[in-house]
Amino acid sequence: MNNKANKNDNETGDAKSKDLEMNREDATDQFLTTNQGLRINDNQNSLKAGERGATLLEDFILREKITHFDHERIPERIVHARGAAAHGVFQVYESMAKYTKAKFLCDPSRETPVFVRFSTVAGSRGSTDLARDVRGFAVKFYTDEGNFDLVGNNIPIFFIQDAIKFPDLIHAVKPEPHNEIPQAASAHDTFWDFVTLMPESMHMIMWLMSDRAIPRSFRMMEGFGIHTFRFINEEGKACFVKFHWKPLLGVHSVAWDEATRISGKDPDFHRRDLWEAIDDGAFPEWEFGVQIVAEADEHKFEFDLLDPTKIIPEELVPVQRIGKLTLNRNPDNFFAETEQVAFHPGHLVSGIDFTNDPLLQGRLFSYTDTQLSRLGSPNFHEIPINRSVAPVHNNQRDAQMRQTINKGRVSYEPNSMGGGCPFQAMMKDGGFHTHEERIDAKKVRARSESFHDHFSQATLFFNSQSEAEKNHIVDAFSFELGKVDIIEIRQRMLGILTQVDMTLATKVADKLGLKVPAKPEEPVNHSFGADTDPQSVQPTKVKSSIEKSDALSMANTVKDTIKTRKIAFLAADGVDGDALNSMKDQLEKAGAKTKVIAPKLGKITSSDGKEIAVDESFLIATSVVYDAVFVPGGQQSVNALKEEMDAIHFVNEAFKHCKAIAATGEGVDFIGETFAGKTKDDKAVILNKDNANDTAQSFIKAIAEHRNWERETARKVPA
Ligand code: HDD
Repeated sequence: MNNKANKNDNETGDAKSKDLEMNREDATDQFLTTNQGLRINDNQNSLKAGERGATLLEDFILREKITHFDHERIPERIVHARGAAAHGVFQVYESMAKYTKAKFLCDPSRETPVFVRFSTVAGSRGSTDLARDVRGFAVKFYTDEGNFDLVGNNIPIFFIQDAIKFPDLIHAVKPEPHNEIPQAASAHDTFWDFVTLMPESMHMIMWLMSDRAIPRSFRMMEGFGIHTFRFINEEGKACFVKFHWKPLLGVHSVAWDEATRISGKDPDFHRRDLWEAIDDGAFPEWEFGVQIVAEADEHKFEFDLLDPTKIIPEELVPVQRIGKLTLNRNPDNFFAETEQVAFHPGHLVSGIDFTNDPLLQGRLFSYTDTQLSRLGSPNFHEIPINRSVAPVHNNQRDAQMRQTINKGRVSYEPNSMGGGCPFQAMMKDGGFHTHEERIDAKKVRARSESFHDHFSQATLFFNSQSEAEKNHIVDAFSFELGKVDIIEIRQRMLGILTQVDMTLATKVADKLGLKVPAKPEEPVNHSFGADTDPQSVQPTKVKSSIEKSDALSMANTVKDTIKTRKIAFLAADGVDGDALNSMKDQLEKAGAKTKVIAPKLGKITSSDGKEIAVDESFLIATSVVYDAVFVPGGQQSVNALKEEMDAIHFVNEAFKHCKAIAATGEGVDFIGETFAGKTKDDKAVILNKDNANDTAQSFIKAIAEHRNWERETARKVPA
């Protein structure tokens, strides 16, 4: 019998580590061998007929090595190909037994190992991290009762309502088929052609055009399970649940111009950021949130809980924070872990169940199917990163790359020859029991009328944004549609935008040099079969019970920490060493990371003759990968910086991207000359000629605010 469920948390975590340990190579003090274990004597030369002769077919060592190399690549994921991942743990704060019998959510003393992979959706494996895109947020919980995968995104809704449209959506957003352009970008004709004909995508499009689609860091993104799921408790009572991840560092994004530059300067920006934070011991953390709705309240909302293009506003059902996820270990091997991990929304544990959300239902087919072509065998669950820590016993057998050596003659059930083993688990022993939902309906290809409202939550999202966020949305639409060649598609999008917000439509139209349709063009609903007249089923707009939701704006996020923020110190020989070190100490005490950037690598000498190590030269460094800039005094240092075009560009660019800038002593003159008074009254430019003690505190406050977007709206950016 499986008595693993009685084991305590540490044993579970250990089990996963041991599991991975068994497969982890350690070549320390070992000989080089072939795959058959034969020790290799010469790994430099192939076997030849004479020193200058042809290579011999006999060279099995050469052939084995080259053959393996030739087959090193596996197909990349059809979506979410580009990603980065980390190991960690999850722990619930208090038992959720009232709602669910899932043991990992009922025992606050239990630490559940997890593996989390973040990704972009559209780009290939080698594409930039900073594409405007949705981010995947997939969590594999290795629970005592089997693996539970929460395969979500950083946006709480999806483009389409029915999985049958997924291949169309992805074909439209991927590079166009005739010339494979553009990579990792939605700014092209086919994407906008499709979405303007699918008005159900409009809520998601609003999020995609917002700064949520260009996160500052994976560590500063929310995550969402999107679909409505079910919790089932020990008594078999069900309720609806939506899952959330809330980052403790807050939700922050970069500016679009910054994103495009980071893509050139450091396309691995997010991957590196995650890796370095974990490496430095600054473990990323998220709280796990749930929105719970009683079964009896299923129909009390103005939207359908089964519609994946809708959120439940937090004002209607608050998010209860019930546990914490901490990422604390980088993978040892990208391929073995991050590339081979196989998530699946159908990897469930008892106590959690699906709803009839038609997008979720279709996903339940797709994920196993895709692993067959990607990982090549139905035995993908035996790859160490995918293995359950709960014992696996069934009568499945054989197939390519089988690892398990099943013993005995019996691989069927029922059997008497194997003593009836393995046998079915009763519910009290954790046997999975599907929630018994009553169904009394016609078999139809149709979409419920309750799915027809495509605009009210798009409007709610827009109304909930700050001024700066609204401006960014206008800019994003103008950029994306500006890259669309076919004018009719731009025009069609403007027609749809009028249904969301007239001011938004007008501003975008103005930037595109087009007119907003005088009478809002009726968007045609294409969500029906050939026999339905699309005009007869126009999308509707239901009156939303709330006008604005604070939770939807990043302006209301956590702004009281500078932990893990990267601050650039610009300096040269003759720098005021005391000012530099004092600022460094105070920022690092608050959790930030500082780097000294100078005209060349090596060391600089401070005005009092002390050596200071240089982290990056101006040739290597770029402002876009930093969160803030500090220019300490020291006349000689400042004179040198004034001669350095890259130093001037550095602060200019940081200013343009609304970052906090501080200067003390003669450093103030550098800022003064560079910006010619434009920094006056700017709350995120802290200038202090006298090195006053509170400079660092004001600087820390400005960095914690993330960006001074007001600078942008005042349109006084000099760069
Ligand atoms: Fe999906 C991968 C998230 C709809 C089919 N999806 C994939 C990943 C994430 C999501 C995060 C990457 C997992 C990883 O890191 O390995 N997908 C979503 C979300 C959706 C969604 C949040 C809507 C709410 N997906 C969706 C639909 C289908 C798929 C409707 C197909 C009908 N998704 C796949 C896939 C992928 C995948 C083709 C590619 C690689 C993989 O599964 O393992 O099966």
